[in-house]
Amino acid sequence: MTPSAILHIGPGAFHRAHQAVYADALIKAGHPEARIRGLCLFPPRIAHSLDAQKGAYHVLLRDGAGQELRRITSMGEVLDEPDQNFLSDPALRLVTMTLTEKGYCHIPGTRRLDPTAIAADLKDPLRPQTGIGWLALGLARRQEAGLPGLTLASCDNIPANGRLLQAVLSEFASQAWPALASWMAQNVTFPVSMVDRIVPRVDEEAARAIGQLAGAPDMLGVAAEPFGQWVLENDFAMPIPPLEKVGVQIVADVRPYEVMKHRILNGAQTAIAHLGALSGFETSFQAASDPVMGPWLARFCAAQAKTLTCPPGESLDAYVRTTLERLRNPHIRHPLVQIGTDSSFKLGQRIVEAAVCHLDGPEAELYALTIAAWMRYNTGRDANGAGIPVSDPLADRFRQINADAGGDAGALVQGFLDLDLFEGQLRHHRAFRDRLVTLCAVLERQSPRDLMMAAETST
Ligand code: CS2
Repeated sequence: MTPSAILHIGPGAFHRAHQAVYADALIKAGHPEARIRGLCLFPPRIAHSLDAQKGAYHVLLRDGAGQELRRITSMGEVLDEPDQNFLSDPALRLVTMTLTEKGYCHIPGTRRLDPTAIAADLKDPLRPQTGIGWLALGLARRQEAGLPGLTLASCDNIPANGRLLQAVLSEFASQAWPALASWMAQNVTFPVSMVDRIVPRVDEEAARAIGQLAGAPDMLGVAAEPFGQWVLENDFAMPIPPLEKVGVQIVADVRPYEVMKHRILNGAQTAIAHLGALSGFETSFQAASDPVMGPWLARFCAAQAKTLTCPPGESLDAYVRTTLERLRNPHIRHPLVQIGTDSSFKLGQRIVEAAVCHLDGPEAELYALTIAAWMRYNTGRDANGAGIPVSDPLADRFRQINADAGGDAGALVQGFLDLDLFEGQLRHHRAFRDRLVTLCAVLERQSPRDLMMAAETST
């Protein structure tokens, strides 16, 4: 069997419905080297399931127009435990990874290591507990084996993900593996990538639909939307399998694509995550197809688009239209609480950066409502007093802000605005702050949807 040129760390549902699908198409187009070796550093471990299914699983791509079940066999094997030499395979050319935002062990908003998150690996670099520690150990062994360098491509939904990976890994190596740091600088590249496909966690209905279509239960099956995009920076330590043959866009500068996705698609998702949950909706489909929230969302996306530079080959109008269609896909039941998870990591790049461009304009109200809803959501209660499951690294801080405010909307808004993520212009804009205070007070009694409806009828 042709050895794998790709290793992926974190072969969860997103990877299985995204990078593994591109690799599968490439293998079927005559490039067997695009085979992926998966590596699970943390639970859930999937090697057993993949073996039981003889290396195959299914991806069900569906929208209002139809569905397609694809049998994916690109993940030849999965390791549940790496050994120290997991990067020392001479056939290996590309390491991709989905570690999640927390997996980079950095101080949010910076590219510096969080000393607490990385402490155990610094103490004992031979027994790493984080992805960063494992990558450094694997690279150190590769260097010792006299093998050539590698391309490490982060596929997490984080701005300039490759720059972050490079920064934290170099910082860690300079402390834990001093000889590695300079070798890495010469031999390892860290292309930035933008990856896109909405992949909600697999619910019972999706699992049943996949099992029925496949003719047997599939423990690794994933349901997703048909839309997919992968834009990868042209910065490789050595040639990688020709992913451009299956639609991957290899470009000199990923940033405009990434900002477009973060602001329009992800911005819309994050806006309706909080506005929708406070209005009693459970999924992004329900919120985006609602006759009140839907048109509001279209205006919001158009405002986000105004803050962007259009990437080569794209049309912002078309991107907005497609985004709204994607969010109205009736077969994608993306729970709003899933999108709302870790929102303190997401709000900056998705909403706040664009809000700053609109502070004095007619669209300021859209942003004030979005941010006020985010604040209200993170108090953990909606206007009916129902609890909201806030899942965020800053959850304790949110609780404290709410307790300290003691029901005073002004103090609540100030408490949230003091968070690092609001550093900059927005925090100091008097009129915008006042608008947030008014809206936070109103949202204590009224849902955002009611407010939108009232605004509609008064104009
Ligand atoms: C979502 C993303 O949960 C979330 O934060 O906004 O996972 C989103 O579905 C993907 O970025 C789409 O590519």
